[in-house]
Amino acid sequence: MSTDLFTFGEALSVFITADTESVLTAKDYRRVTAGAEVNVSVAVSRLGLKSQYFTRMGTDQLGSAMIKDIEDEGVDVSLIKRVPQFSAAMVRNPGQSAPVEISYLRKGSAASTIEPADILDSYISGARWVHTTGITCAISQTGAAAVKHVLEKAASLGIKSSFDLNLRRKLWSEDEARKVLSPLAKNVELLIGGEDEYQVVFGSTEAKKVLVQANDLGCKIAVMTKGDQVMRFSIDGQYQELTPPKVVTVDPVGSGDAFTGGTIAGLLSGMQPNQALEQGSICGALVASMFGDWTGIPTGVSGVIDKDIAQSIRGRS
Ligand code: KDG
Repeated sequence: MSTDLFTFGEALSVFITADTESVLTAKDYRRVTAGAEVNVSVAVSRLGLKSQYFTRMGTDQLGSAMIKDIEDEGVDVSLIKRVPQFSAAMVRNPGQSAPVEISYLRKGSAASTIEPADILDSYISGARWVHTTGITCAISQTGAAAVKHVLEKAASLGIKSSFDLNLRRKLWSEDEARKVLSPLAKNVELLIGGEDEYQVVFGSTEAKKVLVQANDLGCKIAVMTKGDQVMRFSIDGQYQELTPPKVVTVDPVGSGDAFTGGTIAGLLSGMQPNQALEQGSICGALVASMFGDWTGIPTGVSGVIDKDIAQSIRGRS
């Protein structure tokens, strides 16, 4: 089956405190599904493109609930493998009146058993774009090997790919991350990372220097994000900046993934890179302005955000 986007990684059941701002005191929780790659797959689907997501999910009920959430978003979940290990979770407070604190329940999870052989060549060759992140590299060595395999296979098949450095310090040390992520940050159409992530992987936050360095390593569009502040990027050696739309930030978690999904969808729709990055920044701002990883993701047709939604956010800036 052919798809616009193929991506894989770990989906998490996110338990968010509902009665207090702290996991230490909360008794009530609400659950949503999230995870960097699944967030991107949902963004691409909402924007009107075909999106396919692979993971290893537990045979437990949480696994079934998450698959239903993802499928309800129009994402193709038919490749997902069910395995005996548990489905991963994350516990957090909403972060409305106190800083967001997260804890993971994921070591030894179903998705941490993902391995290169899971991703058949046909999954890659059947897609127009393949997206991966550093989180899958952090959850296990087999996960890291799967990311390496997929990026190399996509490059050899001429399929466009993206890699989000997505450093998670709760999962591994900066040294471990640098060793694994540095060799992967090359030969992709789109490389994304925050300032601190470029510092770890490229050894500097000097945007002009590291972004052009990434271009030289074969990353055609290299982007350095900084939350709602000016985004720096370089396309084939040409350094540029973009100011994201201004919104009142309610919950920034997931906005980076919406940015990535919006950018990928824009590029797949045929937009010029600058235009696609602008669309991505609108998607990211919308998600940051609402609570939850998926709530604010806009809808669109054929990869292009609905005009009235884009207008409304441009009007707010
Ligand atoms: O980018 C948002 C993600 O951080 C969130 O959904 C959870 O994937 C996640 C992670 O591993 O932290």
